[in-house]
Amino acid sequence: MQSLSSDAVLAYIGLGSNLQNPSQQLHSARTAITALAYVKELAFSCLYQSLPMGPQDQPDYVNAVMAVATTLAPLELLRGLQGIENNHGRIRGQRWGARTLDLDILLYGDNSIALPDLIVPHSGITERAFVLYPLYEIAPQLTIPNKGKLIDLLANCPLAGLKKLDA
Ligand code: ROI
Repeated sequence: MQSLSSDAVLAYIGLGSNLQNPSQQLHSARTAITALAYVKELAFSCLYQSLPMGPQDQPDYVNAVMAVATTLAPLELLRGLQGIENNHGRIRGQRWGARTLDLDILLYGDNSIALPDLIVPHSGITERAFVLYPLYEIAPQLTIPNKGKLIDLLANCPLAGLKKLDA
């Protein structure tokens, strides 16, 4: 991984989609995230197919995790990601319903953030194989603030049908 500039933070972003060619949505989101000012891509996991968590009457998801170096503040990064979701036709409907694109700030350095719009580390992170496995692929040594070592979290998180897709 490249070194960070001195004031940049290493952040991890979770990407998910289960509508309108999910793999393509993730590729396009990656390009858009990389094009954000003050955001530099450091790593991008493989794509993973996963069964829906939550309501089962929706298509399977494609998920991935991206590491970025950023000098944006957490809420600035969040607004940038929400703009990209909106540009990908994200409609905020049913909670835990199908979506064209979901971008979550999983980690922002080793900060714990609890704001009305943003909880970091992401609240569901420890139960979500579709987050933990791609994260492990790009950051096997990671410790998640207040939750422990990623490798220990993985050991307690069943695969739940997660499959790595061919590149
Ligand atoms: N399920 C999977 N497998 N992947 C997701 O990205 C995802 N995102 C969600 C909910 C609806 C909780 N289920 C998911 O927001």
